[in-house]
Amino acid sequence: MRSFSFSPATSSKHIIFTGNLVNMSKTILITGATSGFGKAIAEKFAQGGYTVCICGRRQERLDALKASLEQEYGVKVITLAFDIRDRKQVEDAMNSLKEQVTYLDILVNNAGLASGLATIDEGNIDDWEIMIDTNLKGLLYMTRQIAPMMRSQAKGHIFNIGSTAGKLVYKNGNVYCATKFAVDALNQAMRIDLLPYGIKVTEINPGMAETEFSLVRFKGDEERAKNTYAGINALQANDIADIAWFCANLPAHVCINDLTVTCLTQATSVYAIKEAERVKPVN
Ligand code: NDP
Ligand code: 8X3
Repeated sequence: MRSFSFSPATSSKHIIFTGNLVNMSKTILITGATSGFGKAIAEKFAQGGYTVCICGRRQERLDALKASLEQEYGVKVITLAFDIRDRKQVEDAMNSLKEQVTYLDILVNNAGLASGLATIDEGNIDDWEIMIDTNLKGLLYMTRQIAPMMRSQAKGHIFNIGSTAGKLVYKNGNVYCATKFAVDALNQAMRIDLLPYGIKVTEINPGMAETEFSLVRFKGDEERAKNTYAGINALQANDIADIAWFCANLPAHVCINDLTVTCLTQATSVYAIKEAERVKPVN
């Protein structure tokens, strides 16, 4: 039998159904939704009936995703185009969001990148600043805007996309790894600080995944980006979306704090083998 209840802390738009329609009218905000994990998470949660707020700098991609999600799943999609490195742009975008949405179930702090791959003595300082400003400061700007909203709801779920690079440093990864170690620290800090308010905090730490990540890291060098995954049955963006969906749909009293996921042939950010090196099952 299907039952439903109204949440007192919300507008009439926010109706929580139990039973088969459990996700109807819930709202998710995803940074970095124009590509890769963020886009796949937007698709997964739209399919699940969520109102989806998608962010990124590329307006044309946001518009295309909005059109396809609305057409495919009949859900409401809000687009917010801004540069997450710019504090004022983040504040303006979140103020505009708060005029459109009175209750937020999930924030996914996903926007991020690696820029370059070099030893510490040869690294490009502009690359370092881009990574720190995006992966670290951008995540903080977003969280500072949304955590008070969730605190007043006494409910919510923040996902932080970390990395295996935030668990173990690899050669030439220095500053990118440092930003992801910082995400790991902030994830722990958020969990502690938001504990009294019933807000879940979950860090998903993927290993190598085939998205636009390497294309961005190698500044548009398609050959080099493709070679990163040659001979590896790497994670795909949909794998991360499925995991986020799983974490978001656990019972209310259960929170996954920290989850590391790699493809079958990767153990850590340092230890990985090619698919051809793997001993194949006997049947
Ligand atoms: P993609 O390059 O496919 O996606 C990155 C997203 O971040 C894009 O939507 C991009 O949007 C957004 N973004 C980047 N810079 C900014 C900015 N300044 N302002 C706003 N949005 C920005 O990569 P992934 O999907 O792989 O990466 C997503 C997250 O996953 C990152 O944090 C990454 O570090 C992490 N990760 C990736 C792994 C991988 O192997 N792929 C493994 C582990 C973690 P736009 O350009 O439109 O602004
Ligand atoms: C992205 C995965 O191994 O390129 O965080 O750092 S890796």
